[in-house]
Amino acid sequence: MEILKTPTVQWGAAAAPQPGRKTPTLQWGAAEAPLPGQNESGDRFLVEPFNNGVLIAVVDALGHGHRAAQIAAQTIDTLARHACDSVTALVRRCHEMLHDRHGATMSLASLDWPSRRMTWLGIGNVAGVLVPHAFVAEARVKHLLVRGGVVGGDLPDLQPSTIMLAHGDTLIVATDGIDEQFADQLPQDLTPQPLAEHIFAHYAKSTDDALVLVARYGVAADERGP
Ligand SMILES: [Mn+2]
Repeated sequence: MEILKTPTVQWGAAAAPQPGRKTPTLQWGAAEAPLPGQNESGDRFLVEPFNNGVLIAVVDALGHGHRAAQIAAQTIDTLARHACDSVTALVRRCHEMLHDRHGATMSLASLDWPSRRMTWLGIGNVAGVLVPHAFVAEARVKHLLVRGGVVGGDLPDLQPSTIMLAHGDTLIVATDGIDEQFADQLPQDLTPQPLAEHIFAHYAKSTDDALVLVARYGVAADERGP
């Protein structure tokens, strides 16, 4: 088995004070690497804050190498410029942009700070799981729905799901270059960036571009209250 390159890692945080309410926060980290032998990856991600929320996106452009990397970059650019749109509108916009070209698969999660809700829409092969806060034993990892299809090609019905978030809930989004069993045995007590690196180290395949993004929702500690 070919040895994967050391992944490129990135991390960051966002916070959004709400008048008279607790301040929601998002901490995120990512690990990614192209298919061994390629310089560029067709897998890309985005964490884009907007007025009342933040858009989280992971895109896997069909194919590999430079052409896939260009398509992924243009798709991410489109998503970033319209981050406050609904996930359905975003997928439609990307679908039009990618029409008659190699398409892409993608999963989008749009967090709305005031309502503390996340709206999820997945097309193709970018998996998403929501790990409940604190990893309490009886709480189960929730696998988010991803419908078969290709944005820019055969688009399925767009039916987003909406989930209420609690402090510590962790969203993990991974392209199909990460073995889907990554959610079966998640280590506890890791912050987003070490968790992304752990998942990459144990589950990245050597046969595809690979990317995993971990984003943890929270409420600022001094405002959490009893
Ligand atoms: Mn892939």
